Amino acid sequence: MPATVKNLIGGEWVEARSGEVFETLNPATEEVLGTAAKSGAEDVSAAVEAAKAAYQGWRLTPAPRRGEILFRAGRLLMERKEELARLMTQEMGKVIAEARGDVQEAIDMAFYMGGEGRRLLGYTAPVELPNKFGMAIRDSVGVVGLITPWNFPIAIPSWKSLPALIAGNTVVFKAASYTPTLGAEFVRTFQDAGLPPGVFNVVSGPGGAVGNAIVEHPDVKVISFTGSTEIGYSLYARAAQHGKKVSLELGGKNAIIVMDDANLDLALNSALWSAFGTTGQRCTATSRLILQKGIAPDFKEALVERAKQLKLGDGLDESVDVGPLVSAPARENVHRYVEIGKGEARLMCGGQPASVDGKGYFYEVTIFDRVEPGMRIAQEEIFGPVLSIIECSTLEEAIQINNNTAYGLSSSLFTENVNAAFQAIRDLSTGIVYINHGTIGAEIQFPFGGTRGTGNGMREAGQTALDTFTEWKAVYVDYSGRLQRAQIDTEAVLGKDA
Ligand code: UN1
Repeated sequence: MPATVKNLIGGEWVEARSGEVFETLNPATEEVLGTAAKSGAEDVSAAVEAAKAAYQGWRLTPAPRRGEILFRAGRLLMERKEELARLMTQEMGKVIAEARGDVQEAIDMAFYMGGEGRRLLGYTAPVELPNKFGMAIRDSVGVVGLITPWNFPIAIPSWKSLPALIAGNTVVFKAASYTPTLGAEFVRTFQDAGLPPGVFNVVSGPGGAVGNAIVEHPDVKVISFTGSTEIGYSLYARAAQHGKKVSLELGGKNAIIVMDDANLDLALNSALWSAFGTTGQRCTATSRLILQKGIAPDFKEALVERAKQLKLGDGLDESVDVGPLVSAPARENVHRYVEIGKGEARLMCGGQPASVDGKGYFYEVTIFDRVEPGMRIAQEEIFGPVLSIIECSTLEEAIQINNNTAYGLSSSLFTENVNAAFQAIRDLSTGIVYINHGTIGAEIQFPFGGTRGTGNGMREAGQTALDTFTEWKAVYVDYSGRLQRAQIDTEAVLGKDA
């Protein structure tokens, strides 16, 4: 791992203007990994200047050529997958198999968006006057600002940067404070793939200073943010003062519903994976398990037994199931919620901070029973390995419990009844719905995002990502050689010409 992570601005790897750095830690071992540039507003300004200078050249590069660079970057990410995955496990703690999956999402996104270089589809429609043509095309917007979290240090930056780049924008990317190395290494891949200098700039540093500078900078036209609802909404309000377009992907309080008729083995494995994978630090993590009363007693018993067998440890060890939380403050936050839960509900297992070989920000896999839908542990995002079990009598009740939170990212139903499945697809009011699959594991070709406090109506990934990073331009070409007034001359002109 490089000892010092620098910013990439205008094609040059540079230190923060202030010369300041901050340390990065391995959350499993508490070892210092290195340092990274502690950037501020002046570094953001320099990155925006570089992105502005690169914009015209990149905008005018034919999109299929832009796509070829993305394909090359995709191939480099494939070659570097293992190396990047190992860095990821060390820098933020997720287990190595999941770290590989994180890099794979970026590879998938690079090829998907590379292909958009030959699509970026607009449309034509008939026009109402003769000898006139109409079309709607996508236009780039300019410099875009990407503010990303540490829990998917390569995947989430890829969801944001690749649609932005293929559409002809230039990028200022703030890497997450816990994962500056991954941010820098991700961008290096594009530099190595031949992306021109200044097209993709990365700046590391504290959320406050760097994030605010991106949001406030008048030349950054679009902001795409993934993080907490509190910060997302405050950023949204400030960006609105500048008339910026903002795409938000915020918290979740996702539920799995298990009906009496479900395939119970499948539901059990899925619940364990969705609740405790990534140590519960996914915005899509399952944090509520809604059990129909008939299967609840046996299901809970089996779940707790299996949860207790999950192995905590350093994610580089392939036999480990659950890595550490990302940091000491993250662990304190999880423990604060668990203490609240102990006062509200019944603790079935876990409930304490843990360490492995005396080190690391680990937390025991924790399950609460007898949780009521309105309790704080059933309503607020915890972002840790904590699962709350709620019981229900009917599908309608389960759907109502699912929908009745401040968030709306993903939800899941286990049933063998096709009618119940389609009723749930219709009535679950989340941005992502799974049937017979847990709440995590969205694929990059579909819209990603959620309703209510999870966002602001925008979606990442899929075709919808292009809407964030493009403006529609409606084009009319009148080749009649005379004045034709839309909505006014239509009948007269048609009559005369007929
Ligand atoms: C997140 O936690 O912010 O669907 C993203 C999933 C992953 C992405 C999670 N593909 O769980």
